Amino acid sequence: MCFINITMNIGIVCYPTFGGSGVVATELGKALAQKGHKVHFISYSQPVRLDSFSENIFYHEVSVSNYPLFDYQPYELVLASKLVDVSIFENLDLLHVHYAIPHASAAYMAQQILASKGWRVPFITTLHGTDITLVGKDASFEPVITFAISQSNAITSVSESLKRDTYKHFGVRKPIHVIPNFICIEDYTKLRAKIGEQEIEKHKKYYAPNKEKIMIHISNFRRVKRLEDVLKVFEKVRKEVPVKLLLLGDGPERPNIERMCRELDVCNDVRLLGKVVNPDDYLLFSDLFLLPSETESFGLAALEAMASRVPVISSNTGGIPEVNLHGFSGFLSQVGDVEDMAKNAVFILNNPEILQKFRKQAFEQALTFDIHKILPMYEKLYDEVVKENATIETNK
Ligand code: GMT
Repeated sequence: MCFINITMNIGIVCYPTFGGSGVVATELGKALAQKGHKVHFISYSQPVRLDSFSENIFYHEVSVSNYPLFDYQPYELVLASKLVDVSIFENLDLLHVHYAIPHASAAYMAQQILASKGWRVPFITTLHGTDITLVGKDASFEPVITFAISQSNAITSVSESLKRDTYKHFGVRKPIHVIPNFICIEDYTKLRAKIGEQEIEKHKKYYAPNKEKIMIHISNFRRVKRLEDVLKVFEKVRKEVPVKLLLLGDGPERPNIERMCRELDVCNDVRLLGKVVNPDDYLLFSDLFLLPSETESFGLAALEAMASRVPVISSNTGGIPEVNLHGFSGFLSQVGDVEDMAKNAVFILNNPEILQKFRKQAFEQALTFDIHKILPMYEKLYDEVVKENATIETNK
């Protein structure tokens, strides 16, 4: 299903951290490399998911200065310089930047510098969420972000909802291509087969020694994730169903959550496991995923849960309804409606047959986001952008 017959030299700019945009960018790059493209990751640190290298994968580190004059180091400038350098030295066909801030404006600056040297390198910006819905629309960023997004040779967003938000909050006139996030289903089925059901049950027993059900939440513990709601739902569910809660990830809300666990007297049933490199290992033995976010452009963590056959109880905000289907892969509630979320969680957890049905359906829904369906969309766009760039070049 590949649209490109020739392989390309692609520069991917992303955050190297646990955030969804970095994960999507890295997995995309790895998949493109497997198809024969040369992929150059450009970031200030090696992306966490870039755990395996192959002959087609390269990593270029942006070194941030620590000159004492600067209270704030000018990352965008060193990134732009790096993009110029890598574009020329590696003869890049295109740059694909993930998360608009500050990657889109750095790519624009690099493009201008490259043009002054006679090089034309197009760039694609993928909008991921908070770069639009929270940070980007703030007046302190908006003019630069609107400009940089509009100057992109192509724009993609990870959901229809984020596309609508972008048109609503920014003066962007260009078409926005919706290319949803993806997972590699094969990785999930292989992992399950590799570990085996017996071993999975053994791992589950470690956290749920008395056959309790396991609810799980994975995030960067930012306020937008509404971790307090996770605990409130859990506290209600545990009154009806024997259940444990696993919290994976870390971030600014952690102290608040630790305090709340004590206040609610649930510390014995809640495990805060911190930043885990392989969250899929924990999803394998979990029964229900919680995602009560305030805003969420997509909800990659929910999709990863579904790929692991874990149904999802979530809010109905942003792009989540495009991923989690109400009454099929899980349930959706209004943001903050912890009563409804708890009621739905008990409905699924209380009956083994219903749980089994939702597990099956969650997996079925995850199949629609398999990488084999999504990757050709990116390849088609790359092809169009590079061809258009070549046409401009020849017409000059
Ligand atoms: O806020 C986050 O969860 C991290 C952020 C990021 O840095 O990548 O996530 C956004 O991008 C993800 C990947 O496209 C989406 O799955 C998340 O829904 C989105 N987060 C929000 O919109 C809050």
